[in-house]
Amino acid sequence: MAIERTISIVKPDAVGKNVIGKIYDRFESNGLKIVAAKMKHLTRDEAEGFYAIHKERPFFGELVEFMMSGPVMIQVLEGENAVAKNREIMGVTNPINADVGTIRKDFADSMSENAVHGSDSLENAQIEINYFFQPEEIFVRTRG
Ligand code: RTP
Ligand code: MG
Repeated sequence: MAIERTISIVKPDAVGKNVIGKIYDRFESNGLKIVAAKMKHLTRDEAEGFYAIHKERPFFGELVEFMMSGPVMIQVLEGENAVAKNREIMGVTNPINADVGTIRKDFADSMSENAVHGSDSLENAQIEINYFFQPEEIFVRTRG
């Protein structure tokens, strides 16, 4: 399996619940390494641009307002099969349907306010990494 990088965002609901550390633990416990991280309060332009792929969807306005409702933690995760592994750790979009032990099952309240974002393909991961990080903000983990 290839070493990949993916974007993870701890969304405003989960930051508000003070569970950033508990969510980071899920990544680290599952072999994913944090190689970049920043807290940001997204502007409307940033939130709309990030979710531009959904702009025709009925929930777009609500999604943008939610993503602007408080600061988020954005991280680059690195590891074997990182894109799929992160999605697995997150659980499916609607927490009601998410598997036991996933982030969304344990920390999300609804389909709209669902605790985390994760890139859905390697191609989108690269686009999303470039959206939020400069190359020098992503680190080589020299000690493991
Ligand atoms: P994400 O992009 O945030 O990782 O989530 P996802 O792939 O599991 O779901 P996606 O279909 O890409 O939807 C993006 C986000 O939009 C919100 N949403 N609300 N109210 C609704 O019907 C609805 N559907 C989607 C969620 O915050 C979802 O994560
Ligand atoms: Mg998505």
